[in-house]
Amino acid sequence: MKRYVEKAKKILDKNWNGRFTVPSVNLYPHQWNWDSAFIAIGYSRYDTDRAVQELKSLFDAQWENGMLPHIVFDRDNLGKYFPEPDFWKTDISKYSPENHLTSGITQPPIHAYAALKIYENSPEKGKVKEFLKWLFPRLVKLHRYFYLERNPDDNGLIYIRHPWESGMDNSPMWDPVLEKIDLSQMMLPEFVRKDDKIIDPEQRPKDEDYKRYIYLVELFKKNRYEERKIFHECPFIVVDPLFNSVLSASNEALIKIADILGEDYRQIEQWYLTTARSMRDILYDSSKGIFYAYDYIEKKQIKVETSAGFMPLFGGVASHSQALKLLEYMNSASFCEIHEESCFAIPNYDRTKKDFSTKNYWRGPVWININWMLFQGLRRYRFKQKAEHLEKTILELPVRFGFYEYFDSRYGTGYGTKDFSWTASLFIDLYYDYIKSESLRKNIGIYINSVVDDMVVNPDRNGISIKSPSEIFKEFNYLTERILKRYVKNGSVDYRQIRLSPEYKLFLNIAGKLQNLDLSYLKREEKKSFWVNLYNMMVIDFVLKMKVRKTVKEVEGFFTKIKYIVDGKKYSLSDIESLLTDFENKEELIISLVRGTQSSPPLRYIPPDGPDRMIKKSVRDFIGSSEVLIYPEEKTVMISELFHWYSDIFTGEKINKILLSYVKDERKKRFLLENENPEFIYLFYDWYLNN
Ligand code: 9WN
Repeated sequence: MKRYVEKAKKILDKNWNGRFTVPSVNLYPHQWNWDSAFIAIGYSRYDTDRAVQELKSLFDAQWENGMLPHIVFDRDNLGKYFPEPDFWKTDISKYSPENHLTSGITQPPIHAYAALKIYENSPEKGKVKEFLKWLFPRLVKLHRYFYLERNPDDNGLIYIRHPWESGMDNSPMWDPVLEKIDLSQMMLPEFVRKDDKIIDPEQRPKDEDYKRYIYLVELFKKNRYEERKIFHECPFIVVDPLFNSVLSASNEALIKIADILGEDYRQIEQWYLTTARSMRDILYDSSKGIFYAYDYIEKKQIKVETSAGFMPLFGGVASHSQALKLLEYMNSASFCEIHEESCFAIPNYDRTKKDFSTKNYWRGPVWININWMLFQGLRRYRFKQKAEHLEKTILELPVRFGFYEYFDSRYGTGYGTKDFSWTASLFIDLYYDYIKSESLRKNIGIYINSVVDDMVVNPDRNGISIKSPSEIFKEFNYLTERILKRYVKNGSVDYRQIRLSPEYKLFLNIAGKLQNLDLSYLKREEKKSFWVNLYNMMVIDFVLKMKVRKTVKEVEGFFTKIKYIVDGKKYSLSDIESLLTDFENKEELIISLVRGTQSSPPLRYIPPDGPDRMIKKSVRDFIGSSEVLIYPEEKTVMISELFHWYSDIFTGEKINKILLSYVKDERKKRFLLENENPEFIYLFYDWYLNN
């Protein structure tokens, strides 16, 4: 990984021109608005000065009315891109800056969010604070521009007036609106595209798209870039869920920045609340479980499903129930299920649609910035499993296929331009994030509580049981299933709710009855489910009884000294682990146990009639998570430390065999087949509580 981080930094060095970083030297040789913010986030991890400079040079070209242009042109590099200043002619606007050449539109305003990240990640807080003092009024001016000039109904829904403003230029979301622009009626100026000479046209927008893009720019020029005039004439006035979510994330960050600087933020709070409320009310579709764009002229939602519709997770805009629906739709065949074959991360467009494309620009491929934002959103809503899966893919794609602009959503092949800046910078960001959590993981072994040997915690309060074994077993299963179904969501355990629940009280009672459960009564499959369920429930019970706060490691002897009496014998968690090794599929059983940690697979009920299906599901989740990373191109397999603890069970060949039966990616499979005993690198186990 470290080698790739070095590679990523070299790419940024190559794309850095002393004042700012271009997205790509050949295809995009100027400064781009939201690219620079993503790039600054990467820099913030290791070079504060560059991060600061990146945003400074962009905001130096801010327009008088507050608009931040989507391109700031490099005078020394003109002639390589289309359209350039000769075409935009922004000097006809009374607001364009005098000393800078810029375009006349904007892009998603992720800058306040990036500025806060610079502050948070940098060790030089004083220096960054000085910079924030400079930037804060400029950020406020930018947001105020949106709320004054692009907010016609005063409900906080900010419109965009050009597909380039969305950052997702030829997204299918814009088709229904753009189709209304009848090209046969247009008198367009002659123009020559440059992009399709550099990149395979199959991967770029069509000429018809470009004609419409140019038509809109002509309309802006005709109106001298006056917002009100453009608004009345422009056929493309849409509310984009991505743009508004990014603005919301930035409003939130701006409040925090104001707080750091001791500035007033009541106005910003108002902006945040109105946008969020209107998005929930007007853009959300509950039947589909997604946010749609909104055609302001037609006054209706644009019913096209793209990754932009999940972005309210990033902005923290979605209500809890909306967020659950978003996750459900996002994690379906439409946008790649977690362990689906031939599927990488979240593609930009619903894969089940007829016009879905794996390689055309914003019409289906995977983009790193989008997935990075969705990862942040999923993490924010604590959808741990999906978040981790995305994180893993974002780290995996550039390593396996190169630092490309976008990636084939089926095979991972890189498309567009190579050595693309935001792919590099966001890779760096995730890497540092991972390292940080890894060092937290390493330092987590402090015991707060110690326990006496043989501490039995399932007393049988009513003395000898009058219940039959079948009744005890049934009741134990019933309560286990109920507790896990009710209080575990997406792998996160709500320990507090469990403690307060009536089910837990009943469970404690039945746990006492286990003291007299005649185990010989259970069939082999039933025993298997019983021990795994019991293990998982004992962990929950111990966490609650021992008042664990952050990690089970706070309790010395958590796995060895605290016990349940079952059928007259005392069992600790490790005792149960050892007896599971008697079962034929012991490897799977050991992997599927939920140790109350972040590194465990999601907690689920194991039914007594055919337990293996659920056990396999847990193993699949574990192997699909960031606990197992396979890079065939690098001949590297990184696996959880868990395999190391049980090295007598998990020999190299055994691990290989298990991985082979669960991994679906063909290249990974081939690699495992050809390398029966590869060298494993062990990943740190994340001991933080799975709450
Ligand atoms: C037009 C620079 C930009 C990104 C956009 C992406 C693409 C430009 C283009 O490249 O757009 O702005 O020429 O295609 O769509 O998101 O900011 O990387």
